[in-house]
Amino acid sequence: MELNEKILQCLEKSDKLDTIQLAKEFNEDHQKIVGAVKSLEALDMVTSEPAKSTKWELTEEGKLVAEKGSHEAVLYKSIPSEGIAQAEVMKTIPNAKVGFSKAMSLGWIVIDKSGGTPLVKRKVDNITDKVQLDLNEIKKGIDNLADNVRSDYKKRKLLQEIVIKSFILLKGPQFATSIKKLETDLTSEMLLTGSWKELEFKPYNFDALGQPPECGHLHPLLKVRSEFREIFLEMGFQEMPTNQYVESSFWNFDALFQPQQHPARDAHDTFFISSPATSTKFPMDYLERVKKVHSKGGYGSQGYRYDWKIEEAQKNLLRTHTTAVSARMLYKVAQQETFTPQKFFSIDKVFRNETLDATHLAEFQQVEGLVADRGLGLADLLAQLDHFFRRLGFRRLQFKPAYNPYTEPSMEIFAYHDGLGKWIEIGNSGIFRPEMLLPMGLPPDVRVMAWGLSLERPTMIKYGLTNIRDLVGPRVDLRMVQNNPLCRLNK
Ligand code: FB9
Repeated sequence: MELNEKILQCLEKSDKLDTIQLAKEFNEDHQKIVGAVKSLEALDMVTSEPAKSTKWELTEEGKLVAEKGSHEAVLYKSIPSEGIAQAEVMKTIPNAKVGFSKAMSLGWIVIDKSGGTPLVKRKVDNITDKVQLDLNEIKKGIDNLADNVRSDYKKRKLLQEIVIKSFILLKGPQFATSIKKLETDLTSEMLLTGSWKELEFKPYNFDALGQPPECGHLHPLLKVRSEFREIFLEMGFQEMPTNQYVESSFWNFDALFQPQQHPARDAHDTFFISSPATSTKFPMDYLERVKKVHSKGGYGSQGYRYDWKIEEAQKNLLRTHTTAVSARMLYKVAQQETFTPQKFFSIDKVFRNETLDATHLAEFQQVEGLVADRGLGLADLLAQLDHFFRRLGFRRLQFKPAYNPYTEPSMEIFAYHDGLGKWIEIGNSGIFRPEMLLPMGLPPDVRVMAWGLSLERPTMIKYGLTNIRDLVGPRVDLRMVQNNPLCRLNK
């Protein structure tokens, strides 16, 4: 307010003012003056017209010369009374090349060849460093330089011309030397006392942008998870309960017909839990059937023919895939009197003791879908995958035979990503093996097809992130969370 009123009082005395002049007079930053002018203009108290002026300023090198002296003066002062070899001058004195030629042309130094080795010597007893004096005047804002001198300093990159954008101030239609305090709130006290009749209210500015409401912001992973959840729900899938990170090896591996000596079951791939280290409650009749199909085979399978140990199955771990949950759900379905077709999905954390890198952490969110029905085959899986990934915006899919211990056949899924302009791996899939389903008690003609992908990969691609630590973890920039756009996977 004070600065605004000072500007108005100045304008009262002279009908036309320049903001540069005001900045000097009030010893204020020019931008601050411009801000004050704009707020007075919004009240129609002043009007302003843009103006341009130029000003000569010292370059960085010019500032150095103003401080330490010109290169020629520094060279002159560095020459000892007995003189110095020219090669030595070029080697030891800063900016000697420029300084030497200038000092020679000014008649400050001479080359004495009388002693065999040419020596650079002083030709005069003292000098006046005019360059340094001129530049310090400019520094103080005093510019009396002759044009030829100015262009010489500019050529030597000691001076530079800068353009200053300013405003010419004029009295506005509502000009006054003081600012009426415009009320911004109509209070009950004003209404009760009637004081509002003597007050002036600030006009509404209907062009003003609304204040962005302070609110929470969904993390991109949660936005993408909602999109996946919507897609599954629209396709009639039911979400599986995944709120149990600690799982037994039995449900995470054995129930899926994954042999106990499989490398994935080693500590370097799996996080085992030390307390409680084991689970002991299993459906024992089912466990016996699992033991048999691993060790002796059954249902037409020769099994793995190894000595299956319950102690191995009892080990607790952090689940390495949500397929452990799928196994629990399918076992539950198998307990029904009559089998009914099922469509399940899950989206939740899984944990792998893997080597960390820019795209892999020790945990990721797995997306998994499964369909259980009588007589399903590979064609149904292909159609299901096409339908699902089409909803993600993928129209061109390719499949590559793969291996999973619990599915046969298994396929890696690839899609052409228009945005990236290349084929990318988008997931894995397969038909659960009979050695997994039949020990559960499912009818022999029931087939279960399933597929999986991650939440992080699509999210990183969607939001243009290349390092997973910019998406999850302590390094995440919260402004990324606040500012990232809505997620529409198929756009
Ligand atoms: O998510 C993956 N890629 C992907 C998915 C979607 C996508 O969409 C974008 C909109 C643009 C982009 C990319 N992948 C699976 C493929 C690769 O990223 C792969 O390198 C990493 N995979 C993870 C496993 O890594 C240890 C992704 C994760 C994955 C892989 C397989 C399954 C689940 C997750 C599975 C399964 C499965 C198979 C059969 C039966 C049941 C489950």
